[in-house]
Amino acid sequence: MEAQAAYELTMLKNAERYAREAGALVADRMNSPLRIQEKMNKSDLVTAVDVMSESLICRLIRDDYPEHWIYSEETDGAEGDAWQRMLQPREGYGWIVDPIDGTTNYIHAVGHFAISIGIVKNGVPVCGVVHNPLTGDLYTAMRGGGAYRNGEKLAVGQERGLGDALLGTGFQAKDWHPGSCAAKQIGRMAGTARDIRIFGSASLDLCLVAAGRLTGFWHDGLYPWDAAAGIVIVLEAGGQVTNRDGRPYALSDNTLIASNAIVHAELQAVLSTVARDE
Ligand code: 2AM
Ligand code: CA
Ligand code: CA
Ligand code: CA
Repeated sequence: MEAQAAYELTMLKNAERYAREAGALVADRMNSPLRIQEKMNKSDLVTAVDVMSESLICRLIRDDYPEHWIYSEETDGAEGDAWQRMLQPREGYGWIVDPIDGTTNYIHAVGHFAISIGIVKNGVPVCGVVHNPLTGDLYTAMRGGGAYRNGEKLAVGQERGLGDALLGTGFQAKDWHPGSCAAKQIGRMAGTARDIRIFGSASLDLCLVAAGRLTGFWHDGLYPWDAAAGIVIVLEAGGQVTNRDGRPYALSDNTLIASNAIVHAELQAVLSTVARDE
């Protein structure tokens, strides 16, 4: 095996271990009283467990890879626009960490949340690990190496049109009003797709696309830590991930559209009928 691929495979295996360790901590604390704080608004929450999970993962990364950079939600997202700095592609290897993706579900003991760890090289995601500690599902992918759930190879769904598609999405409750972009998108899509789900953890929702359970997923306003791991997993399962113009999704893009590739153009076309100038 070529040296770079071997190096990345070792990083992936380490990321799996970090995600499992953090997952054990997060699951263990689930039924203890949580300290909940609002960040920007009533649906933007953080618990002490998010911070503990993040500290654990970052310490493990720094022990093994002191020369790599790290971007993590509760450290870099807290500083206003600090996270935007990472959108200038950085040189070398970096780690993009969401210590709990789906914090609101976690707080309400709804078992759809995950630890998400993406590995980026020169701005391009190359490995991804997404772990739901309640179900035990561990989704992994490495560029060119396929996508897996608990070691089983994944493939996106075979649905040939939006009429057969089960789609996922998400939005921020504070932005919702009858004329909002999210409301229009969902309205337009509800008349087209088989059905729509809002599960509340973008990283895991992307894994559902990779596993062929959701046909597609779209979301505006995601942060890099929501998407970095999941996009590698979707691509390696044979799917497509783009921005609203149909170009390969970059971590700085606002709109993410993921699908089984077959319905992608149709999904993108319906979404593009919604004006973004609210
Ligand atoms: P989080 O749980 O880590 O905050 C819900 O639609 C999805 O969007 C979750 O993956 C959630 O991640 C993410 N998300 C991104 N930005 C958010 C925000 N400002 N408020 C709430 N959820 C956000
Ligand atoms: Ca959050
Ligand atoms: Ca998140
Ligand atoms: Ca989070």
